[in-house]
Amino acid sequence: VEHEAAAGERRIVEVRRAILDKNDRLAERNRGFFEARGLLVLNFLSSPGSGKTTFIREAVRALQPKLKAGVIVGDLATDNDAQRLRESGAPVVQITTGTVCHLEAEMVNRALKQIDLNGLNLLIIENVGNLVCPASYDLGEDLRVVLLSVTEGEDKPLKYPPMFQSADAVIISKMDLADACGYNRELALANIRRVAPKAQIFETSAKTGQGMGAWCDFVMRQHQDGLARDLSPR
Ligand SMILES: Nc1nc2c(ncn2[C@@H]2O[C@H](COP(=O)(O)OP(=O)(O)O)[C@@H](O)[C@H]2O)c(=O)[nH]1
Ligand SMILES: [Mg+2]
Repeated sequence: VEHEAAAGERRIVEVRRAILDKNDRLAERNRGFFEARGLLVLNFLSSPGSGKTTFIREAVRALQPKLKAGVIVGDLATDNDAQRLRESGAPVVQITTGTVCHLEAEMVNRALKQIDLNGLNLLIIENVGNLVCPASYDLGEDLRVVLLSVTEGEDKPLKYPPMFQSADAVIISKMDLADACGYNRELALANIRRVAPKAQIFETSAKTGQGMGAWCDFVMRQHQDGLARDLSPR
């Protein structure tokens, strides 16, 4: 019986590995497609309610004169976020995943066919709100952006290390609420740096606009660097 249990477990691990391998291959295809089009692609991840939709809407507005963005957003149900994101003027496609707790490269590939990419230089993907599953799924993005709001608790990077380890940038959101919820800035920054030493950190508020300028500069620099890389001979 013990033997069978071990075999069953090994089988589960194998199936899981095969699913992730397939996703990685499709993600690489997406990446080649994005590169050929000169699109900078950002994958936004966080727990539900950290402020992804609000931040993306404001960032798209702020970037508008320099970079034209499209947005793909994933949720289990409803197109509420797509409607809110359209207020920015950007083309938006909603993916509803049903029971799936993360976006997969294939879902993004399908959504791409519903968006007019002509004239766009930035694609923002708002992943399903979840600090666990989406960390395992590459979508073909250039950068992973993880949000942590000041209302969530400073220890979240330590509790969910894979998500934060994979981050290229960490956005601390809702800074306007920092005092009201007794946010410990030093502790939060130390915890992020411990898990994600290389991630760039941005302290922001979508409500007051704090940090939005620095964020936009970062995105524009990344876009420039990406173009320079793609044009340079290999
Ligand atoms: N005070 C404040 N509230 C915010 C800010 N950003 C988002 N919110 C609020 O936080 C809630 C969740 O935001 P939402 O953008 O839907 O988060 P998402 O689930 O991560 O996409 C909403 O009630 C927003 O109005 C912010 O910068 N400051
Ligand atoms: Mg949202």
